[in-house]
Amino acid sequence: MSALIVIDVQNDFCPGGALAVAEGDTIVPGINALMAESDAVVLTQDWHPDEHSSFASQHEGKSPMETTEMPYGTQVLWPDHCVIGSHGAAFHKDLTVDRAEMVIRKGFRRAIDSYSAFFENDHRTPTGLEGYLTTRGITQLTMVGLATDFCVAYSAIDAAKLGFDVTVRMDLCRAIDLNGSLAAAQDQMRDAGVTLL
Ligand code: VGL
Ligand code: ZN
Repeated sequence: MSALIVIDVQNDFCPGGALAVAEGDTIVPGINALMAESDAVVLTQDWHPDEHSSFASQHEGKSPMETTEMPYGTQVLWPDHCVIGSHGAAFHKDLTVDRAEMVIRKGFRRAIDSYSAFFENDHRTPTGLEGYLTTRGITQLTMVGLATDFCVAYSAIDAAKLGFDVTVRMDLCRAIDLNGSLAAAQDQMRDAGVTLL
C-alpha cells in the first residue's frame, strides 16, 4: 500500500504569505492530479501557537532567518507563520483537501519546532504518523510539498530511517534555499536512501 504525503501546502508558504516560498503555489495542480493515483492521501499542516519559539519575534534582538541555540539544537528563526486558526495556516484554496483521509498537525508545542511529519525537532517526540501509516499497512510513501529543504526533507529522511520506501517528487516541491540548504538537503536525503525524482 502506498500513500501520498502532502507537506504544508498552506497559504503562508505560498506567494503573498508570511514565509513565502517562490512558486509555492505552482505545484498545486500537479499534487491534485497525483492524489487520484494514490491508495491513501495524508496532508500535513504547520500549526503554531502565536508565541511559538521558532518565531524571531519571540527572541529579543533577533531577525528572521538568523539562528538560535535551543535545548534540542540549532534552530532557524522564522517570521511569524502558520498561526493556529489563521488564514496563513489554511491550505491553499485550490488544494484538493477532500481526498485526504488524515491531516496531521505539527509544531503546536510552544517550546519546540517540528519540521518532520514524524518527529519534532528533538528527533524524539513522535507525531503519531508512523503508527497511522503502519496500522494501515502502508509501506511506500511519495512526498511532495513545501518546503523541499525543510519540512519535506526532514519528513523524507525520518521516513526512510523508519524503514518506509520513500520517493520525493522534486518537481512537486519548492524550496526556501537559505544559505545552500537545498543542495545540503538533497545530499542528506540521498544519503538516507530516499529516491529523488
Ligand atoms: C517550514 C519553516 C518553518 C516548512 C515550516 O514547511 O518547510 N519551514 N516552518
Ligand atoms: Zn513552521
